[in-house]
Amino acid sequence: MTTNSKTPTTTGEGGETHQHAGDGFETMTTQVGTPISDDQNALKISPRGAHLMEDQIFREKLFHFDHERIPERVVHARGYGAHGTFELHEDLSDLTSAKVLTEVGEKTEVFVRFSTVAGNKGSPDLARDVRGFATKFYTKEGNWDLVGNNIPVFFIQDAMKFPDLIHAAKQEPDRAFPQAQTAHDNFWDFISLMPESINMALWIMSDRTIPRSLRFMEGFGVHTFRLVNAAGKSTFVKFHWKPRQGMQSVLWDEAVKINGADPDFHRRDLWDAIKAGDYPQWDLGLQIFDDDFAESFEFDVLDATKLIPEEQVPVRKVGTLTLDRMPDNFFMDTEQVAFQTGNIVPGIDHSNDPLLQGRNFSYLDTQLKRLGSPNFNHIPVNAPKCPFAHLQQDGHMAMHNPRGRVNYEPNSHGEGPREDHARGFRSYPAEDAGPKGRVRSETFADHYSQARQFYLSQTEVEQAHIVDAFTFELSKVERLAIRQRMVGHLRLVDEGLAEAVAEGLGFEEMPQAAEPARPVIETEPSAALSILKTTPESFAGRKLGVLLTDGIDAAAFEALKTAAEGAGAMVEIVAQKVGGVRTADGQKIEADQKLDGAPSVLYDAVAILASEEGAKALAGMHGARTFLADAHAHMKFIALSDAAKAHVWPAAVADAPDAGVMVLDGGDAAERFVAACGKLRVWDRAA
Ligand code: HDE
Repeated sequence: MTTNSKTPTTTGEGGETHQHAGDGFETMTTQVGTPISDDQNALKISPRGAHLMEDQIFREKLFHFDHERIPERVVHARGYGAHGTFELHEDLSDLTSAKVLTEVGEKTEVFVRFSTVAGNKGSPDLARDVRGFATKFYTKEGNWDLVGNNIPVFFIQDAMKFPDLIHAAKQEPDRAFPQAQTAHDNFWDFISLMPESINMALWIMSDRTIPRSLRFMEGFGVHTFRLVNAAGKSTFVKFHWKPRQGMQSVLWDEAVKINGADPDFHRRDLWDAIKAGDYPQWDLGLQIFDDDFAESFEFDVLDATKLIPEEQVPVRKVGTLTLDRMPDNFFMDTEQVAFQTGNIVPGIDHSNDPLLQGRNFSYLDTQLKRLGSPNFNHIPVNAPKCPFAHLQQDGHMAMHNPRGRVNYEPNSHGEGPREDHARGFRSYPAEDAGPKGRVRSETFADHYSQARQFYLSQTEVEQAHIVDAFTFELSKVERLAIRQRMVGHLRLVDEGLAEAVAEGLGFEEMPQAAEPARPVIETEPSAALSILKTTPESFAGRKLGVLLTDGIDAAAFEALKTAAEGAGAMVEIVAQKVGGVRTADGQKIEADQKLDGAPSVLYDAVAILASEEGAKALAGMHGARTFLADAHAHMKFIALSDAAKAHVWPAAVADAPDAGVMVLDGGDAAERFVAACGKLRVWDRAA
């Protein structure tokens, strides 16, 4: 093969050039194992001549590259996954025969993929959107996929409307925008014409749709499922994931800025936490109820636009999910994982929820389109980890065809797998009666009562965020009639909410209230529906951003770092240059981030440690002033050195410092600051 003197060289981290297999690297080969001597130049007829067709190495490389992309998911295209385990703490054999829920202490391997719904694969992480929370349990009796969301209810009641919902939510078809946003006419047009979606509309306009981290959100199976025990008795169940880290969201203004500063904010957060050994955990919670409860409950348990308040059926925590390993390769696992609601194991069964029934078709179908072969379960992330044996064969990319002579059953060769009456999956023999038809049950008709309950269960701060979110989104809607129709629905949820949104939209008259199919009923508020009523007081797993200048007191910085890390938080150092700063006594502290690449929206709390000189310089820098001003406006806890308080504060913030702004003046100031950070936000500042 020809080379010339201009052959590019490769440079390794240590500045090495021309690294070759002989230098301790394995030999690069083609796909079929042919060793490659030159990966820099295609084969040419002469040094300045045309490429030669015979260059199979070039052809293979380009051919494969040209085919690297597969279709992205039609929804939930942007996602991020991790491996882990599920450990059961309670034997549930009175309720189910599923081994994953009866063998206490057993660690079942899992793969979890989190996602946003509406945006395409490259959309930003902090889009206001529902988050997918899909878990594949590799149980001893096959894969069980719990394909849930971070919100316990859904927009629609019948799967027939799913394509309409998603068409309306995604970018409009003529202009192909807006991307990853519901703030546009088509979405609110659809919602305002589908009263069944109003409960979910309240949830998506709440802070649940702008989570601070994938680690700080709940998960829900949404539908009612069945558990079936060994004696064949069925009990209804709703599945929940409760984050041990607690729940937390960002403010809308932060979300918008995070999307600019770090569109991969959620991915990076999960990666960093798991790589640092700070493994996120969720408890699996079950709401268990019987037919009597289902009949007496105000709403239909088969209606996925409704939840069952935890105050009515408590959530029983039975096991813990721990995510402790990132995939070696994103595409291999996270992109190729194929969840299916149809993947259930003996002891777990579906209910007649019409949304779930429709999903059971769609997930199987969509994997074929995306992964290109009915053999997608041969991909390692999708394959069961228990023994399996079936007679399905051939098709594209078949990896496990039946062995031996026999590929049919019954056969008299004495070979091949057979059905197992004792262990095999059996559907619960539920009895059903009634006329066939394209109908919606009357018991699904109350569309406002739970939306009202959700709104009235929030704190004032959370209610104000819902008002702001509706006002923002509807302000992006061009057609007045749609804005009015939405406010007409909100009047049935809460007049105060409707008035505040109408005021925000500049309406001079209140639109007419919508006509409910059923009168709105008053239900007890449920604290579990609020994030702020259930937030744990802890700074663990959160991130402190510390802006430093040259000439600072090394001991003050050390005290702050030790206190924050002692509380289980991560500390990131920000400076004017990524090379870092020198302390007053000449020590070098390297920075993780350059100031203009690390606005304070990336942190849960911030500190500015600056020398007299340094503080004066920061006061003149736009980036430093917005770092502080935004932290203040976003109600974060702030620690300052004396000089930072004297010079940066007045340059950045008009208000006087409040109790959430603390001066690091020695003693136990650093510990007191970090303890205060456990409250996560200074909500009083909002008032
Ligand atoms: Fe999905 N949904 N969905 N969905 N969904 C998909 O399957 C669908 C629904 C959810 O990380 C698709 O593999 C229909 C509810 C998650 O790979 C598709 C209906 C809930 C994920 C599909 C729903 C979900 C999906 C697209 C209404 C919460 C991402 C790619 C009947 C309980 C899984 C794919 C992952 C993905 C269909 C409603 C959660 C097209 C028809 C309700 C977390 O099959």
